[in-house]
Amino acid sequence: MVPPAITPWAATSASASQATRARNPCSNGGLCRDGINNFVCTCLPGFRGGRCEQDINECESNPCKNGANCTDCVNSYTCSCPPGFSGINCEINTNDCTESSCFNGGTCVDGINAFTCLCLPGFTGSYCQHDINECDSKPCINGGTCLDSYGTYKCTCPHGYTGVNCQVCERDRQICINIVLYLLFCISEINECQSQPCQNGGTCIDLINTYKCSCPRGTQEVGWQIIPVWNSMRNDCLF
Ligand SMILES: [Ca+2]
Ligand SMILES: [Ca+2]
Ligand SMILES: [Ca+2]
Repeated sequence: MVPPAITPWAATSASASQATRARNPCSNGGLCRDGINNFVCTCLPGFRGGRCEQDINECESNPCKNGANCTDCVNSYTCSCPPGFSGINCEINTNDCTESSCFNGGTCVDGINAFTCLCLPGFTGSYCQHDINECDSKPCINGGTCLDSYGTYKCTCPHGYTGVNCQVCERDRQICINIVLYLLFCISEINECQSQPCQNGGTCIDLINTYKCSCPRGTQEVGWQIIPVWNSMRNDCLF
């Protein structure tokens, strides 16, 4: 018998490459280093195991914050952020406030996918969009007419009444002085400082039928004059 001819293995470069791949015991592109009766695999990033057969689960260390879903990839991961969060690990609470979030000077406070408004006095609503009607509580008494304003109100008082809420009956504040025995001289006393007449930081002092300005340093009292109705004076503060 003629033994079968032994054909020396002479592969083309393509078939040699296939053969190498076929013989490479390292998975997932791991580099095989030959040893004596053994081999060592050097794995590509993202893989491990003796034959690089394990895809490392990069989600194992819980890198995604704030309840985000983690998806394992090759040598990486991706986080699917819940509403209101951003960043690679969803670690950023996205700022939900914009300049126009709150009306009427309200302060915006960032939340999670939401915001709240802190309103200035006199305003209400989720966005401070409502002007509170301060006249609703009917603050003006004795027939005073209420005018609503931003954060306040103003009472227009009928004749004979004064005060913020028309609560002061001018007659009640009459100042009476005995000029001579049994001859009583009376004048109505109202708060002349209410109109804030003092200029340049002067402090108003309410007097009988007039006012006086207590002037700060650097100013001087000028403009004294006699009011005929009552022997009193008023002044102003000028530099
Ligand atoms: Ca992986
Ligand atoms: Ca936010
Ligand atoms: Ca108002």
